Amino acid sequence: SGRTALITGASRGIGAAVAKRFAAEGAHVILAARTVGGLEETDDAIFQATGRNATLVPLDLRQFDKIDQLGYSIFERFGKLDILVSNAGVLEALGPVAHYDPKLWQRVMDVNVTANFRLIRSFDRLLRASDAGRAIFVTSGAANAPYPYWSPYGASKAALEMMVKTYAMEIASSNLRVNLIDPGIVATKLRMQAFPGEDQTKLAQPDDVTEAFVALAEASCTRHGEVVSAQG
Ligand code: NJP
Repeated sequence: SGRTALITGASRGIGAAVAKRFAAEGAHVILAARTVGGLEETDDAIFQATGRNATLVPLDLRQFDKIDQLGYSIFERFGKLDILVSNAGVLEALGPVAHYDPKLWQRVMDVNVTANFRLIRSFDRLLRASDAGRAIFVTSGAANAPYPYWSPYGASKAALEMMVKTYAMEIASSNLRVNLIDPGIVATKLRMQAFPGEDQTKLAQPDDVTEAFVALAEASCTRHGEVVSAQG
């Protein structure tokens, strides 16, 4: 509690659930995503539960200079960042590698890989300025197993994992602790895109996977560099 957390992809799905949970635990949350209506919905739920508002940052993470600007404005307002939850991710259309649309391929790489690089680059100093900085990145089982027709997604999450694990080693002697979470299968828009006919009521819901985020954000957490499964 009393800590400041930036959560990307907080307009719906897992990011919205994590934002509500962190706010309920007493954090001040900064919510980033493109959809203003979704950010406002998350903020309304937070206000109803806590009587406090979030800070809303409408932002397309593919506009990388906006990530730098967000870093500057958080520095000016708070001087540091205690927790980064880099949750935003895209799947885009499924299809065979040999015929995949290059524009969609680039979009997946921009959001799932390069935006994360830019977040690290912009927020490293701010996270280290915290007594117990935490950076949590969201990966997928698809990083370690090839699913036919999911090539950009799997390739992007594998690249993300390697980058974050490398970063974790490089900053091991600082106070900053870095992890990845594999949420498992969760009922969200992204999941619905991959499996349109699926009965989502039978799946884990976003609220069911927030515990792992809280555990990794805690000051006592010592699982630096690990990939943690949110569903056992
Ligand atoms: O997906 P969804 P999830 N700029 O689609 C935001 C991983 N994962 O909650 O911009 C800024 O409901 C988007 O906001 P908006 C997955 O890979 C999931 O399932 O308003 N933000 C929205 O808030 C991802 O890393 C499952 O459209 C951008 C959010 O990202 C994370 O979990 C399994 C953006 C996506 O919400 C959350 O995904 C797994 C941009 N350019 C891993 N593009 C699962 N659900 O089963 C997107 O293994 N966003």
